[in-house]
Amino acid sequence: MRALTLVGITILATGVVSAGIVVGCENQHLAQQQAVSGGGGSGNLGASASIQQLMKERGLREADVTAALKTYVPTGKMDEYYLFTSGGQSGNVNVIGVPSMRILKVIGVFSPESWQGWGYGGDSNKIIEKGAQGPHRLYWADTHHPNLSEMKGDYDGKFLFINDKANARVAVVDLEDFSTKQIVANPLAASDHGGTFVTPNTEYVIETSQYPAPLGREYAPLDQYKDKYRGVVVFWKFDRTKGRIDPAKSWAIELPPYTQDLADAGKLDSDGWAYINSLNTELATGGTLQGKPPIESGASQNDMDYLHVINWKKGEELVNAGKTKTIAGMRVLPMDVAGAEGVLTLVGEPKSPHGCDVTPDGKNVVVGGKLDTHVTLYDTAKMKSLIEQKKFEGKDIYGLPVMGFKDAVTGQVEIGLGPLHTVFDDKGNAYTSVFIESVVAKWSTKDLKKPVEKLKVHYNIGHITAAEGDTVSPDGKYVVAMNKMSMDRFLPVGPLFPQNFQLVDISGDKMQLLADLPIGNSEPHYAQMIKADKLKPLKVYKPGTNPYTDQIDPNRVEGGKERIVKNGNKVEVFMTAIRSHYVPDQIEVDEGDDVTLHITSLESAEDQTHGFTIDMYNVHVSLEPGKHDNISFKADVPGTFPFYCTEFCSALHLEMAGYLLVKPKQH
Ligand code: RUQ
Ligand code: CUA
Repeated sequence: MRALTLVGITILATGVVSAGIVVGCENQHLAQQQAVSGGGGSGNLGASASIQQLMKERGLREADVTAALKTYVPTGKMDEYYLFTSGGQSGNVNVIGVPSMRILKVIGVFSPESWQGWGYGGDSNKIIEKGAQGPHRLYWADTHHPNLSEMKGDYDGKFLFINDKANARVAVVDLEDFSTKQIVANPLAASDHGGTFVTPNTEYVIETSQYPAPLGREYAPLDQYKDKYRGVVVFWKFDRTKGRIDPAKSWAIELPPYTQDLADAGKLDSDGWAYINSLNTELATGGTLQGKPPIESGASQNDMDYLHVINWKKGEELVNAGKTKTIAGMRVLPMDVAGAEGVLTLVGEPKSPHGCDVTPDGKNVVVGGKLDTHVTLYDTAKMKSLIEQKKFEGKDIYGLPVMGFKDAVTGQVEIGLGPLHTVFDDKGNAYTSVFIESVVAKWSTKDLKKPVEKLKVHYNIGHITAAEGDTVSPDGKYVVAMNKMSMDRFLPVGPLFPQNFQLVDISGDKMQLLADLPIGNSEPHYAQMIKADKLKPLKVYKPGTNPYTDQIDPNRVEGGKERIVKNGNKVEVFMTAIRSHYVPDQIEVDEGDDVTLHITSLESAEDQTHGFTIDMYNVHVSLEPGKHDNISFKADVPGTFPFYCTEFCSALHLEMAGYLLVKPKQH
């Protein structure tokens, strides 16, 4: 009831404070509330008194009331932005409305998601299984960086990509139906982090390895780290018409084993380039139990780590010219070729860099430093000309050219303790997340002076994301601070605390903290925020659509054509679902039969979803209007198994059921 009370306040407040506070009394609902609370002509006074009283009772300050007014979205109204956040260790993607911070959906991606029947016996299983690494089917992921598809450097609202750091994989989600369409397993790397980042027309989805390992998942002892271990960046070719990554047209560049971290693609002036930071040029591999010093620790001639500057357009040419070797089925441009041809060039980064963000105009790359107080801005044009003129300061231990730090940078900004990631607005300002200090630091990309403002966030901010923030034209309305810790913010729920998203209004001169959203399913890492009107999601499927193939399913079932076909020990059931029954609703098979259920929803009305599950068989699918799915299982347990609809679809939902009878074998 508390939330309702709060809602009450904001409604009442809007009614009265229309003179003083931002949101106008623009909708009927509010007007009615005002009338109710105030009662006619002198209503303002009455309402005002009750707001004051409510504020007093609940201990709210004026700033709280304005924050509530800026975030409250009345019933029947919709949010202005979608926030797509990584679901972290849940392996999925969370979809949140901004500014209300209401959770709209959790999209099943790498991990089974039972509401959507994602990974519970239907054709979605085939997508998850294609994401296997080696012999292992994977049912979990550590998702980090979602990226929206772009055209001309602007989000186009069509697709979302996301990486799995733990198992080096990339997934494609179609924003027409908010459904995962593909998971590709990186055949070269053993983990990834610098992904997913798209090039400005989504020509490629970039995925960079994190922990170096022999490419192609070979064995090599750690004392061969320098020679055998490698990093790698994969350029996954995206086929926009098919809505799928084309692994056969994808390729990679071999990188030194420097623990590559985050990445970003150039844009506008720097289109055709990509940038990757790194954090272990000492090639340390530990050995803690043996008390050993890190291997190669003394051999590093440079006290800096390296930003990797990559000319991917040139790389593409060399790959097409056949300058590659093939490892684990993928074309890989060798490191020495990439270095000699100007495809891969290094430049120093202050110790322990993190974050790698290209400014909206494409002119700079901003790199933070976990243990440094600065962000460093690298000038993309200067670096391009240094590479063209081959003006280098030296070489790294692998013979890769290294540009002079002073020659390559625009400058540095003194930010504070532990600057990580940086996002941008429409006025030339940058917003850097500062982990140790727990603040968002606002500074100007025009003068590179100290931050003009620091906003406290709670606590230990990791990523930060901005409205349309990674495009060539950010909106400058909101940022979301993605905080790792939330001590004292929420009702306690045991030793595993939720993470804390904090919505911040950046449209005015001063930043204003508006709302907290506890994230109770993971550590989400990154998110992207897109204007809601750019998306045109489907409301119902074309009759018989299998969303996992995007085709009308060849086994689609039309009304009146339902049947059961038995062929030896194979049983195929062609079934339909419509309010509130299945045809057929009695299925009898023999123990040991291979059963396939082809189920089509005959519904065509919006939001008329059914589900389907069978007792004990670990089967569940969601049947949105028009959808078709195919479920296969072995009837290996004899007995009587009710099946039923799992979505409260109608008054007779409980009656939407049937029986699977599995007749025991005669012994
Ligand atoms: S990074 S730990 Cu996105 Cu700051 Cu993964
Ligand atoms: Cu169909 Cu419940």
